[in-house]
Amino acid sequence: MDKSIFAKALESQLRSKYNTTVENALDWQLHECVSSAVMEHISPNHAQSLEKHLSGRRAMYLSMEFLMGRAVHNNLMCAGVYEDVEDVLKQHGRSLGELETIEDAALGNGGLGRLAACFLDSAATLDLPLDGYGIRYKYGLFKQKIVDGFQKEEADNWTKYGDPWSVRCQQDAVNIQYADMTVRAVPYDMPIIGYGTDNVGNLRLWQAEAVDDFDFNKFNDGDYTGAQAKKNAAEDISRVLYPNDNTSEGKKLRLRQEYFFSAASVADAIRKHKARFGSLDELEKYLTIQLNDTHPVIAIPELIRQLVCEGYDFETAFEKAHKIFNYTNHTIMAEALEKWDCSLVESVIPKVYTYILMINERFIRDMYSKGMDKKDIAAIQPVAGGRVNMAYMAIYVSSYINGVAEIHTEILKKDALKKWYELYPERFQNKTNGITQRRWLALCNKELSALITRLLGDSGWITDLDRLKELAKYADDENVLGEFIRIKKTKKQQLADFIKQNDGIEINPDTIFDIQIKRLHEYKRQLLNALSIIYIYYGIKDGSIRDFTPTTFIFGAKSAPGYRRAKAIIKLLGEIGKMVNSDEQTKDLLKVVFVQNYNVSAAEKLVCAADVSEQISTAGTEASGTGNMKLMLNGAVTLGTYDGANVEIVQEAGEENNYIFGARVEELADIMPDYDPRKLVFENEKIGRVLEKLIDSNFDDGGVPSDQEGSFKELYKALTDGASWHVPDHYYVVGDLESYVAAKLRCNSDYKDKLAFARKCWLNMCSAGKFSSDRTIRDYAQNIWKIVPVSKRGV
Ligand code: 26W
Repeated sequence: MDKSIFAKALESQLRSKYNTTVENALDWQLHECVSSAVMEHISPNHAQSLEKHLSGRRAMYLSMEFLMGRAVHNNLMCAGVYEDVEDVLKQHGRSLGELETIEDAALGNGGLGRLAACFLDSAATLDLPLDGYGIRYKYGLFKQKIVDGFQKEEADNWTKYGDPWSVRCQQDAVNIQYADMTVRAVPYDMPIIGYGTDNVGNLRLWQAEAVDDFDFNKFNDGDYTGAQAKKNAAEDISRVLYPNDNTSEGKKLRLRQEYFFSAASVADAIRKHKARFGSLDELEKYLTIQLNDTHPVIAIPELIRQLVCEGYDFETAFEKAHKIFNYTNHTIMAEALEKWDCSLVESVIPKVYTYILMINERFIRDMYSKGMDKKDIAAIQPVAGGRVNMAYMAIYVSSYINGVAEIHTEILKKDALKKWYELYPERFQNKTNGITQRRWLALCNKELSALITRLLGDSGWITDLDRLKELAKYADDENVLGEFIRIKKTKKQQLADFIKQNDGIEINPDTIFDIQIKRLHEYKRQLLNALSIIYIYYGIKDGSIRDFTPTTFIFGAKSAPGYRRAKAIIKLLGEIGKMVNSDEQTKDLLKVVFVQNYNVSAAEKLVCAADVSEQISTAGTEASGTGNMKLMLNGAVTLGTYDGANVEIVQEAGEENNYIFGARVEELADIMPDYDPRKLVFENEKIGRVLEKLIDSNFDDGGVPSDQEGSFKELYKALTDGASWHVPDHYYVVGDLESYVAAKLRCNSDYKDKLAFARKCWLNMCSAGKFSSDRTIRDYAQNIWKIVPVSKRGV
């Protein structure tokens, strides 16, 4: 891009839209116009790429969530114009940093949504014809405020300063039919700019609108609310992202949302294919669809339904669907698995329900003919007990099913989906997750990136992360390690500045930064981390822990608004903070900080500043984790369990460079049946006093009645007595406490030798190549989607 042309485009945008100049524009005006000027620059490539994707076999990624984060800086970097734009702004006394006031697009909850965003980035960069399809929620994931230690939620109106990175495509709108209403799905396209290529991927987000949005007669009769009723009912569908991560609630509006974007995306695919090829006879040759968890699985019966409407018989339509669909499983937590009540599905989308029943009947016939007995069939049939099991329907119809880390895929095969694996072993694959190094290193850690580029001699690692391996030879080079330590210090200082501004808390960058950032969930065990801090606090006070290296424990996490136990854990962290931060004996050694409103932009600051990455889920519960990869890539050691991708991280980077603790999956299988945490609580004095602290009157839980979820007493009880729905200490927090503290203290003491510790961090960074989402996406492309880069397509 020519700088002077860009400068002119920017000036003209600012003049015509806001009658202002680069010097005087408000931050959001500058954001809008910088973005629009770049959009203009890339739009020919965007249009050409869309066309190219359609000219051969392509993949659609259907996902209820895309956690994109802030677009502007990443887009400028990928378009290769970051420095030019920064120069132009500088000439006018402005800077790209000022655009940090603009919202994130938080159209996702956590791992699953962020993975989708990383995948789009990788596919675009690899020239692969993959496009995303989802929902254009008006409100993204809530904003979190911490008030008196409690989480409070506020609406996230992410487009309040406009949405310059989307193009409304009215011409591609489709009608979606429910039993009681018809709604218009209007697509907005966002470019996904590939790095170092002309290929631009596409994210198509559907917005729900009324077919006729205003009832004039009602208005004339004075019924002003009634006049708008249809508009509101339609718009409700894409109004808000459900903030639950890992629990399926079975709500009608959620089902409407799932059907809304699945049906619109399927209709889009069919229309585009017909327009190009005349008929749908070869649809499966040109199209493959990845279902991101079960949320879009309703697309399966919907595609079959639409094909039947196009004149195919059920069997042919089923065969096409079989060839087209694939399903990724992201969790084995029972409460997350979607099972819809048949009566609900039938009442909302009766026409689709008919096809669900037909799929179910076909399954039963199919299994009978294979000689399976009735009981075995009943155990896995998609419709049973008055509910539709979305995962089972997906597995029965799909070509491929995959887990997201080796251990997770093994658990699916051996345990969670054992019967299905026995039936269709050839359908199961593993695709260990990954992250994009463009956002998670090149963009967020320019200092470390510059060092890597200098040592490698070029910036090839940005599209080939395996090149980091070449840097392992510097692991004993004191100059390089010295520089690495200085960079880490800079990033810690930047984080400290951010926390000062975001939370009003001062932290000391000369302490160890021990960071746990992820959604708040019992299985992720933020509570274990909390208890370990109390444990260490008492140890320092009674002298049993000496020479403790000063540590700042940093947490960032959102809890689902209705998840009271998770909210109690947030409050508990605040109480522990008050205790250790104000105690004369510990205040220079321990500090606990909760960073409010953890989101992608905060993550970009946090992942670069960590010395220690906390990945401490109960073995067998975290499907993969991707935060673990982000902290590793930026040079942190993992303090973690043998769970999810941690297993592979340690395989790559060496157990000696990380801190692994706790019971393993196989061990837990033996332990749990007779596990009684009370033994540990009552017989081990150190554990006992930590647990006691939960019910100590010095900690304020806001006065929630002690038998209710949300109180600290109830947290204590869940660890010792269990609750109505689970055994005591279901996640083995008390059981793993001592081995966790031991690993943490070992790490704490190792840190004293700064060079030796930096060496471990460095080697982790050098070993992160496997965790590039480029590797993951290549694997999906070759072994599931069977698509090739558009640049390599035969003519
Ligand atoms: C229906 C409610 C609901 C919403 C979201 C249920 C389940 C989910 C997701 C499957 C939860 C999720 O984000 N899972 C995470 O997916 C990541 C990407 O594969 C993994 O790295 C995480 O381990 C997994 O928890």
